[in-house]
Amino acid sequence: MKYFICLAILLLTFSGSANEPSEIRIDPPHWWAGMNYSSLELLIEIKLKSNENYIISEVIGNDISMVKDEEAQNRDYHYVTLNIEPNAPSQKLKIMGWRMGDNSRVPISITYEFKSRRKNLHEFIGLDQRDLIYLVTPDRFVNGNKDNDIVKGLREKTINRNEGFSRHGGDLQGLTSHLDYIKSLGASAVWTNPILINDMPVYSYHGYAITDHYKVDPRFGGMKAYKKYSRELHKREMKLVMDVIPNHMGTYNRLFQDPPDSAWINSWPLNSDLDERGEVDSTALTNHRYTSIFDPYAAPIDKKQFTDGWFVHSMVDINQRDQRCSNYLIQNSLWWIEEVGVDAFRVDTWVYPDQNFMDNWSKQIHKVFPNFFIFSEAWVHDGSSQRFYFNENKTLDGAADFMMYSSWKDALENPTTWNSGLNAFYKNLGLDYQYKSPSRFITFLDNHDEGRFFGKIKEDMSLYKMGVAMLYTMRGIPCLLYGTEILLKELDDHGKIREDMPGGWVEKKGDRNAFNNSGLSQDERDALSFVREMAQIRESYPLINTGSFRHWAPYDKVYAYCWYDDNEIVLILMNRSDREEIFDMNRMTELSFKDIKIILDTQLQMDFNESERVSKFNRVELGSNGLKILHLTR
Ligand SMILES: [Ca+2]
Ligand SMILES: [Ca+2]
Repeated sequence: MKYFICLAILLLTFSGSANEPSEIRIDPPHWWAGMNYSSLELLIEIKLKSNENYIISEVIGNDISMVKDEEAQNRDYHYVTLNIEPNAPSQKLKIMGWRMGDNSRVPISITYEFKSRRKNLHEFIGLDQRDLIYLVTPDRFVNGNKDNDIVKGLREKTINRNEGFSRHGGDLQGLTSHLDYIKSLGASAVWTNPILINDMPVYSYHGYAITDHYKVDPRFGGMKAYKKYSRELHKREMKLVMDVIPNHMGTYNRLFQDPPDSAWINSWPLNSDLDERGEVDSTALTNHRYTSIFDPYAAPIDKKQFTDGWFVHSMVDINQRDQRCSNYLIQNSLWWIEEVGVDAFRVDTWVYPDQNFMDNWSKQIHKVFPNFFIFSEAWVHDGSSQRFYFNENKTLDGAADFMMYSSWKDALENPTTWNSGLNAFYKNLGLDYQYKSPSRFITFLDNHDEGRFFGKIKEDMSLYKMGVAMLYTMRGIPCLLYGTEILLKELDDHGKIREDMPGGWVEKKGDRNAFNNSGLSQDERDALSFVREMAQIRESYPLINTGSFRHWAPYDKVYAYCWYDDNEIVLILMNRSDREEIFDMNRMTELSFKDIKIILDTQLQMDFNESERVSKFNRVELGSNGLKILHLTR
């Protein structure tokens, strides 16, 4: 990709002295014909000397014309608005102007490309309930290219696999070469933590401190690797989920170091002095009071601090209320979808940016890509807040289901009492009445921010299987964190939770390797094959996540739910007690059925006469902390 286009060196000076060729940057660096986007606002940057200024006087194109050229508060930048007729063909525009100094006048001539859109690029766009997402921290999955581990000229100079907060060398090449493994777990989509460049002095591996909105981190393989990754996903009919961050960016982003306008940044006091970690100590942080947005009594200062305070000292809070900044972010998002063939966005820290902007942002994306899927990370702790942040944004497609996540923790980490354990899970699911589209929630047992599932359930294999089986059969779109399939279990801190995937680095012979199933413990092998078994069940019974859903209140610590239609039922039963329990099939009432087939039992040995026994006595036996899946024909 060309970020910089050389100034045409047609010197026409009044003084006769030659000017040095300068560099020009335009964001977005190119666009496409036929995008259903009529007004494009280019952000042009030319590094001027103090006595200089410039104008853009003319745009020469076919059915594309310049509406206006406006100088930004920072004179290096101009906003140039183009009007694009619906039938404008792909072409190379000429953007013409003049750069002027005290005694000089140099013509500017820039070529700007409107490309043709690629056919079939969006064949797999969107997500639905039949999808399953696999979440990867790209620095920690597979190191496919050692040569990009340290890239000269970037601020973080080292890698250190013994240090949780250092870079470890994983990249998109490594991820791409393991997509078949990911697919074998039942995943049809991959969400990576952000892959755009984080040129920060420390702690850059996680990707949430973007320093250039148009550049893939070269340590992840750059744009070429990202495009190949997209092609290889689509070849397998899998989907690409990009992690986007409208709320903040890294302090080394030029939009903070040298912003077009100070209004693009929320900061008080406005101070861009960075310490050696890239942090601005003086800035106010967010108070994390997400209820202040809808609280009828909220003090204005609390609202302001919530929305405008920085997330951390190394990430600049962006002011999306500024119209130019808003345009920049919207166009940037559209650009990535079309450039790479992104199928869905996961939106980081959804509740922290201006909420009117978020609504408009998702609206604009859907205008160009109606089937695109956007889901939020709105990390809240009660259903009413989850409802507010999901329902209020009409064009937000889905949301990470933090309420189900916490009720799962309750169900599997605590004993089942009247209000806790499986009862908490049952009651939480009943609160689905309040959400606009609960089937579009993203469900998860663990994520990259909190302790891993297997650690939280104290390494209990029965509860592990119960959790995974529920994840693969619950309403919503399941998301599996990398390594949960082989029992990674760290609880302590981000660096450790995001540990290296065993097998992703060249190791000694005999070391643990998830990808070729070698060096794993018996439990780890069991877990991996159990996840694949669940993938198989989900594949073989498409009624799961498409039929009607029903559940039964826990009796004797036994909870049941099912998917059904007129022809069949997939019934999931679980016992969250330390002794054997039974489920009384008479509770199915009008969901009548004929034949019974037991398709999974996590606890008791599969017994071929069992189906007959169940039919005869109308009771299903469940082992201690066991889960069964039955297929019933009607
Ligand atoms: Ca690497
Ligand atoms: Ca904010």
